[in-house]
Amino acid sequence: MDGDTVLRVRGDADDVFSKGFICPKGTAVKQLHEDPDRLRAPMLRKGSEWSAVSWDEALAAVEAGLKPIIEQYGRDAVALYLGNPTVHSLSASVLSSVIVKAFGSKNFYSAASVDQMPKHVTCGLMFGSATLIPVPDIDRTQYLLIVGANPWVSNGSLATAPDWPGRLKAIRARGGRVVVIDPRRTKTAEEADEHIPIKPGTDAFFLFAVARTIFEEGLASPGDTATNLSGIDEARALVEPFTPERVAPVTGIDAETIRRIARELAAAPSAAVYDRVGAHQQAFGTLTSWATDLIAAITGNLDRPGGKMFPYAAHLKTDPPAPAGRGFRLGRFRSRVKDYPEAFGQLPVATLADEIETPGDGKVRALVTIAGNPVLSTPNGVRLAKAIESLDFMVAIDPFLNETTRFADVILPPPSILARHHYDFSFYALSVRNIANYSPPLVAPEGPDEWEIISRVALVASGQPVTTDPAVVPRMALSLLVNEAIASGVLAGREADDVMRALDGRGPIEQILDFRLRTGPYGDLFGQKPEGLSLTTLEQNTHGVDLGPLVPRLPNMLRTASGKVELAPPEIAADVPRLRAALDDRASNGMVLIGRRQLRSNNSWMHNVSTLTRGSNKCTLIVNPQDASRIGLEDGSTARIRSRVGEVEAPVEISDEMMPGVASLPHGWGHSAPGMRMSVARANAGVSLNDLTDEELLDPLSGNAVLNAIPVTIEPVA
Ligand SMILES: Nc1nc2c(c(=O)[nH]1)N[C@H]1C(S)=C(S)[C@@H](COP(=O)(O)OP(=O)(O)OC[C@H]3O[C@@H](n4cnc5c(=O)[nH]c(N)nc54)[C@H](O)[C@@H]3O)O[C@H]1N2
Ligand SMILES: Nc1nc2c(c(=O)[nH]1)N[C@H]1C(S)=C(S)[C@@H](COP(=O)(O)OP(=O)(O)OC[C@H]3O[C@@H](n4cnc5c(=O)[nH]c(N)nc54)[C@H](O)[C@@H]3O)O[C@H]1N2
Ligand SMILES: [Mo]
Repeated sequence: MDGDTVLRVRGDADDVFSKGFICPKGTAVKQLHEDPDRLRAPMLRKGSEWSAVSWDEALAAVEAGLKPIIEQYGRDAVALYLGNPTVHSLSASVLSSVIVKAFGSKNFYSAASVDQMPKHVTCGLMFGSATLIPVPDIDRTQYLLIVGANPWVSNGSLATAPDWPGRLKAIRARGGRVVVIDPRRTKTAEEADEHIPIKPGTDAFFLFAVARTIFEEGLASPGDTATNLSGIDEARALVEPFTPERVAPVTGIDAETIRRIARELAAAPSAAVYDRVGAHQQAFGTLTSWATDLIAAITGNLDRPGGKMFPYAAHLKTDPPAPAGRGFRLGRFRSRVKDYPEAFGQLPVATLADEIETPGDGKVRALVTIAGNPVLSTPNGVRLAKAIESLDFMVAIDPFLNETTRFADVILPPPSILARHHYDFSFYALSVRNIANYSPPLVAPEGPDEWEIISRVALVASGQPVTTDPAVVPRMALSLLVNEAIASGVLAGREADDVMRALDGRGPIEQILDFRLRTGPYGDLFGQKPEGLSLTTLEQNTHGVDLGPLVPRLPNMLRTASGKVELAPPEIAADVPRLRAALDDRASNGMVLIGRRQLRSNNSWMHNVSTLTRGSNKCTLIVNPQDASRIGLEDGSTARIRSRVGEVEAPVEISDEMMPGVASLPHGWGHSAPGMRMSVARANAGVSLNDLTDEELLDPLSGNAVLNAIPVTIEPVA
């Protein structure tokens, strides 16, 4: 830095976790910070005219817009959508649960239902908490089976690790094996020991047959964890019908390969099945997610080094002396129009348009988005855009005027990333190593901090005047935490006021972070363990604090009512007949469409960074040469792709990396909407994959959208 100017961005070679590895999007932080299209002041819309206004004026408009709707129609009339970058923001992550409470609306949606909701559901059912997510212990595993992920490019997800490519190479270098299940020969597949193409949407069949083989051949050996498992015989019965021979034609993977993978998984000194978006954004996403963790349990790899382990981040609650929980429930409420069950407190975002369009009591009339671009990121974006346009009022907390926020009446921009403090609150809980690191802001903010903006909107949504001191929101969050810690005995015998006073002198979000660090598994417990961790420790260790490799946490961390890992939850058992039925009704043999991610791109919002527009970062339809010649497509020609919900045209890229019958289009493109202000993105707009994905297709247990295996027709454009 030179004052407030960024000179250069590079990785920190002394960082305890990244050792200096940085992804191209990380170096783009300079361009993001400087981007003239990034909003610095609140924006107010009158018709199609936008004007930059003061914060007071913008907040008054938020109140004027939301208040009458809440007064007349109640809180459910205001929908809330939390997008992906909320989990990259310390303020938003720390406050998200109080924010959702403050809104008090049943219409709560997030990017989770187009991403990892199946994992939340299976972890809830099996371990008792939707956030107890085991990650592959990639630094110690000897066998990694990757299902529906391309971490060489995406750098992984639900498994935080800088330099996935280096860590994958290390598995092979130490004599381990990496196998990739993917309809496309991705970069990760190319660098693996083996790539096995699979027909899109059929991973559950494959994994069920793998689990069945492990049982049938007597290879199941849960080892030390056996006493913590419940329902192993029931689980065996659930996978029983799925013989390798029966699933082979459905998956496109021959029976002998399925058996071999099962034997390899069982024989490896340690093994992990890593399932991600390709495996979750499909009709059987929850069954797929369940099968991966069932395989971990029956091969003795659950909670074992090199298997799938539960991160123990510094800000998490310390495990109690024995498992204690009430378990996890699905469907505590249902959506109004299509009667979809809630999962993890949310409704499926695929039904948001239904809730906006359908008249009647409980209709959604206003929308607040925080860090979300659902028009590009959720199924049938064209329909959702029309629905959003019809709303009475919309507020977006977002730094860009984009495909979604152009419909807002008010846009409230958060400060630049460089003006914010950071601790990876969401991602350390998913990290392949226990790490804590904190970074203070580098530059002065252009406006209020993100916590303040979010809190102000939440206060209005909760019916309070916009002039209320926003600090009441984080203060409420903190006092809940303090009282809970005192009641649970973590801070036995302490006075809440004394604890609060000990946190004085910091901003409200840092206070919460400090409290969580001090009462977490490595914390100083406010002096009880003087060597323990606090935010001060992190401030003194600017390259981070390494808390070591993952450690076994069974059974104390379990939150199931039984205190055991539930291997055959009734909700899973009830969904298996649907998978069985699909075994018999052979899918059509037409083309299906899947998605992909690109290294120099991040979901829908980083195409405005010119330094990232080079290389393979193109919105092309990749098809296999056989399909291309059958359909009459040439490399570089234009194809029209049509699905039940819409059609788009995209340039064709012919490559045998695709398995026949499958085409791939990246998501997050389609930046040609009128009125948006992202000049670089617009110049190279591409088309949106989610103008083709179908909002009617959901995984029924989790409500996750089906974004892969979309039936399409493809034809050449003259
Ligand atoms: N077909 C298909 N669709 C997909 C996927 C797929 O694989 N295929 N992937 C899905 C997945 S995994 C995800 S996570 C979703 C993502 O879906 P979304 O979260 O809806 O979309 P993003 O593209 O991440 O957009 C993020 C928004 O946040 C804004 N933003 C960026 N930084 C900040 C910030 O610091 N604060 C605030 N307030 N706003 C910020 C950006 O301007 C942008 O408007 O997309 C999903 N959609
Ligand atoms: N560069 C970059 N990095 C990112 C992102 C980004 O947009 N760009 N997004 C971030 C986010 S929000 C997330 S959630 C993560 C996601 O990280 P990943 O899960 O690694 O995401 P993808 O790279 O989309 O990989 C999904 C893979 O699934 C395959 N696939 C599609 N359908 C099926 C199927 O039916 N079965 C199987 N077995 N495979 C299938 C696709 O071919 C693709 O290779 O990445 C994060 N990292
Ligand atoms: Mo995601």
